[in-house]
Amino acid sequence: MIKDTRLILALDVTDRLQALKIVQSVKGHVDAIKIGYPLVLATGKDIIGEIAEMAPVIADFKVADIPNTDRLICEEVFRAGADAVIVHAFTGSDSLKMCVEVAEEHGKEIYVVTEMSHPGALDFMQKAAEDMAQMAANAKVAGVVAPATRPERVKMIRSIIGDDIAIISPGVGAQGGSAADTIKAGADWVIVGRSIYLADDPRQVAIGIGKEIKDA
Ligand code: 3DU
Repeated sequence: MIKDTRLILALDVTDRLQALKIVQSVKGHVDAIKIGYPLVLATGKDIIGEIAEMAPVIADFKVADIPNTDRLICEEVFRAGADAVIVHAFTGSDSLKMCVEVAEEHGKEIYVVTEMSHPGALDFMQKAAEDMAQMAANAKVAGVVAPATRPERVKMIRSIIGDDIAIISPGVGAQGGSAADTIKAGADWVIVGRSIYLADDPRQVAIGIGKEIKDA
């Protein structure tokens, strides 16, 4: 992914035309579009390729299965046109290794969830987050997903993975996180969904967050 605006739009709308219209309007003001189950289940997997013609696509399917099933899923998603797939780490190193292998075969990227941004992540995930970050670093993934709602955890995860692996960070805006604080804590990109796609003018909001990131 080319690092320019350092902003990724999470496009969790469920209408195809609305999705395409928003991508068209924010194009150039975000570095990638993250799409996942809401949009793909509502409109079909061809939406991946349609959006990929306009901007890099990160497919947030939080893949979490045995290695063989992970392989089948990642192959379909890359074939559909995605540039990157987000996978879970808790399934362990063999599952992750398989995803990385498929990504390498396709010249694409894997991002791995460490600790999620919502309060429930403290129930189980946070306890394993540092080990999962280390496993992701060992597997030489393109990046990890870390919570913008807890900048101190972004910092901690950065200290584990070093500087060669990217951090993409959701939780800015609707979930209460700050773009500037997240970037200062060591994230390479922030991921913003509702604050942009629910706005009257998504483009202006994206430009505003881009400015905040630059100033940080
Ligand atoms: O809260 P927002 O509307 O800005 O959207 C955040 C997006 O990032 C959304 O697609 C959600 O599924 C995803 N995400 C998290 O919010 C938190 C995580 O730890 C991982 C993914």
